[in-house]
Amino acid sequence: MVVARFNEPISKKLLDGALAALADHGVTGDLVEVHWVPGSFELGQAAMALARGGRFAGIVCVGVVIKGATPHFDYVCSAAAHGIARAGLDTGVPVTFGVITALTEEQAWERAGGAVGNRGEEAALAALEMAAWLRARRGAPREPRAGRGRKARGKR
Ligand code: INI
Repeated sequence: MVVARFNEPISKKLLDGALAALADHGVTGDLVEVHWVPGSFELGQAAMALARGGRFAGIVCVGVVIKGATPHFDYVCSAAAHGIARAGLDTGVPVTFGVITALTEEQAWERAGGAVGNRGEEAALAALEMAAWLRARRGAPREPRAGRGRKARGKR
């Protein structure tokens, strides 16, 4: 777990939702680490460092960005989304996006265990699903490619 401290009371709800979802799937105790960073802008960098360390099957990033009076919101949201995506794509470790991008604080609470679900829980479930999917792909035998097998070569 990588958790942005900005808007901490709401981030904490995302963390709680994510930890509960992981626990439902038997991922508890030493299997989980929680790393706090200052804000959502820093999520990608922390996720990248953890993913490169090679100790995790998946990384769940959670944070809360609430629109203010200036374009700051757009830069923080963009950096968080791009940084988190890049950490996953560059390392091959599933890194999921549990960041609320809300126009109001009310919208944020609704998405942190309120009427509109819990983005932390959803991101944790996505990480579990992607970790299982990638593990299955890595373990799966190679699919033969048409015309490239020994039989095909012998017929030339
Ligand atoms: N970080 C957030 O996670 N949410 C916000 O709403 C937010 N706002 O509004 O400014 C925010 N800013 C901090 C930012 O993520 C960085 O920590 C900061 O800019 C230092 O790099």
